[in-house]
Amino acid sequence: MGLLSYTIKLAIAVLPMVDALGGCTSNQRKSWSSLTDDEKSEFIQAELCLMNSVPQLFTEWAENRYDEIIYTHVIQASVIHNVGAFLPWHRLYVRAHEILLQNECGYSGAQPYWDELADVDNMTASVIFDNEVGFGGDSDGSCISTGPFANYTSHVNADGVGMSDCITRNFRAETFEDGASQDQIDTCLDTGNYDDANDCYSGSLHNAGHGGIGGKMGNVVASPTDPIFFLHHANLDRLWWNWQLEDLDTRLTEIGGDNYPNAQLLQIEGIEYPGAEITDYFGDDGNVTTLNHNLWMVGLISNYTIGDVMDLQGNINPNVNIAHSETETLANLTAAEHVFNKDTFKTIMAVFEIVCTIKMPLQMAIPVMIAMHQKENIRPALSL
Ligand SMILES: [Cu+2]
Repeated sequence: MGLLSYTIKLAIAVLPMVDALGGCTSNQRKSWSSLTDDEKSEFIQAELCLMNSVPQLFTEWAENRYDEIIYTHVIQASVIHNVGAFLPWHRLYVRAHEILLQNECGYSGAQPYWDELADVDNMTASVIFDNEVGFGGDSDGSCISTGPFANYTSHVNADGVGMSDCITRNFRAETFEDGASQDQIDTCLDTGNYDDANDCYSGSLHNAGHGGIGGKMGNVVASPTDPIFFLHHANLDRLWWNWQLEDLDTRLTEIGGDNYPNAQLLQIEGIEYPGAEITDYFGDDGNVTTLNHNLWMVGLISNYTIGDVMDLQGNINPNVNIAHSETETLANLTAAEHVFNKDTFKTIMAVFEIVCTIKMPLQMAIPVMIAMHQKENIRPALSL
């Protein structure tokens, strides 16, 4: 066989592999602790690249690409938590972040996840907080002063308005130890339907990373300001995927739950139940979350339906040419913004504060919030 012929045959054999991996990009997610120092550095450099890239959307206040990523979460925080779409929305959001790292900043790896169980007994010693090849450490509630993101300034705060802000942390290792435990993982894995699983994963395992790190991560609205958010949610997504794998035939299409948070939450601030324009935007027929539910990415990447993202290994791989819903019309953006009231953000933050700091179950925290609100007509001070 001539050299040319051999080279062509080799190229033909290798091309599909290269294509499946997206050129030189790998979508195999690994735990942060298993990455080499070079791989960790590459991820950090790509993240810094997003933080220093010009904005591409018409969002107010965003001054760089990472601001737009934060904004995407901030602007709809009231309808992506404590709802049926919680897990799928965050799955797509993590994927969007991963795609931007790869496509816009040349990152060749996949979104790493934080294997929180491995650090459950000693959170503060986790390699994730390394100052050189990690995210830096605790800051007792002030701007972090260690690690590669110490000088990072964000421009979108939790109220959805423009304000220079920074990454803060306020470690609470005990919250992390209780929440990220094997017991909690087993409990969630044992749930028998999507509703129960969604409730379970959005509880202790979700709160462990947010409440354990505290500061920006402890703020349910602005938490993506800290890039650890994406390692935490990639882990939560992995745990949900493990649950799906227990009965994949059923769980690739099993969804449910409400589209809107507990009505009491809306009631606190006197916010009306969302109207038809919002229901139409979601694409569900009513308040029950279905596979048709549109997940809004605010233009970071295309919108997808929940049905599109149910298969972690298939549908949200950008190298697989899938049909997706094109719902990024101006009408949708305008309609959606009607319900994203900053008072709702503050209320949810306050409830989250109660859940995280004194570990009160969400079901109890909501009535407590209502009682406090009615009694004093003020919200508790936030000190995350
Ligand atoms: Cu979130």
